[in-house]
Amino acid sequence: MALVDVTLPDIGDYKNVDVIEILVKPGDKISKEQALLALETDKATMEIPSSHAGIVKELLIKAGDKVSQGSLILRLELAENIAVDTTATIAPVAGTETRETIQNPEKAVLPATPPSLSANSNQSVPSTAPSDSYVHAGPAVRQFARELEIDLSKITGTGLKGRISREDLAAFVKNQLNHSGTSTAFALPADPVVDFADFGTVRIEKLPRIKKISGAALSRNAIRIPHITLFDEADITEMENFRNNKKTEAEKKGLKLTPVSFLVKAVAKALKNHPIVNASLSHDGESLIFKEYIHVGVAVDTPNGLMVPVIRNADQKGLYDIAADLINFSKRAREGKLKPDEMKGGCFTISSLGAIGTTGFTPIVNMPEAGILGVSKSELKPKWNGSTFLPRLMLPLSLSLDHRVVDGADGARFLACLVQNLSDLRELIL
Ligand code: CAO
Repeated sequence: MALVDVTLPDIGDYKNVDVIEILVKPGDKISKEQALLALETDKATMEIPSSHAGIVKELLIKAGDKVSQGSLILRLELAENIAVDTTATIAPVAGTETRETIQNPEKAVLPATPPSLSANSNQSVPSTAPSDSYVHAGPAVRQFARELEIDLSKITGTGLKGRISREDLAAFVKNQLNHSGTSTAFALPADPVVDFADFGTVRIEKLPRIKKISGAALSRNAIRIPHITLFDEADITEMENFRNNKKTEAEKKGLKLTPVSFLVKAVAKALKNHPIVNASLSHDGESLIFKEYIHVGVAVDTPNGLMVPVIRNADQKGLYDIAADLINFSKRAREGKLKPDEMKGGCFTISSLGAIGTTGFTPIVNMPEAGILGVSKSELKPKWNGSTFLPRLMLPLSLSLDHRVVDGADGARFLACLVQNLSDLRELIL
């Protein structure tokens, strides 16, 4: 079978780009277009897809290396059907007209497919995003086009060799707006360009990778999702008494039973009773997808930014199992050791700032989920029981919803159920 050395294709104007992740390992059977590695420039993150199917024999680079066009990536044993085709052509490099032919496949060198860009393969790039792999455009333009879900092949580039510039993309968008009957009277103006050094001394730090990725997803979610946020308080006096009674028992198991474990359990129960909040809008906006599983994401604050590991089948887990998952996930999130799969598949997210403070906040829904719960700091408050005021520990909750999926009344019913689950622990075991 033919062995080939796969090299880095044309990646635009970039040289000495950082390899941030190798996505395959020796022995892996890979398909055509499967991502081989991820690169990061100062403007974008890009994945380099394989131009051929085969088996990875040897990796010739590692994360942390710097690469340019032509750098060796890996040695590949071509899949059988390609190996026998000794005149297989190499995919054209974006922006060039050249086509090469493998005359001697035993010693061939192939460039991988030119990259298609993504800010976050889990969340930012829709599965039906238009394919723009073979148009001639730089990483930043490709990324911007994907965020706007614009098929770059529909744009005629005015740059060298038909390269599509940011201006070409902007002109295309403007043209579409002008012809779609959409008013441009309050179109978003360009971001302000400010030289902060004009006003005093400044210090500049690179934005961490996670913040770049989550920032793009948050911007999309904040703009594209019509949010509604509902507020309520849960009386967690009994829950806290129970939790404090169980502290020593939990410690003996090597666990810490924090309020968030109870919240995961109570949310899972409420999702089960209110499937609409566990649903997602289909990508084409034509259907609702009701999930028969309940996976709950928990936002974890890490030195590099926010990460959301997912507790699977939370409705089927006991409090100690959930506490164990929480400890494991938050520790590994802070060490940067979470696996991408552990952050996928969430149905609903909990974001707790309760250990830090705040009386309330409006969390942003994590697309394609339909809801997110914001948890603030519990406070002892006087509550009237009909004859007297009693000191009760009250937990402020804010529930943001995608209003396309969940109506306000359904959201209020879900929140009332959640409050009930937290206020009366017996609800959790029913
Ligand atoms: N009110 C009062 N105290 C609370 C509380 C609340 N709502 N929630 C937690 N606490 C207390 C805990 O009981 C614990 O105290 P004890 O040790 O006395 O029991 C203490 O705060 C610390 O808890 P913790 O943070 O270790 O654990 P947790 O399970 O409450 O939270 C996690 C885990 C991962 C959710 C949290 O560490 C975290 O990262 N939160 C930040 C989430 C975030 O940034 N969201 C984004 C908001 S928008 O950008």
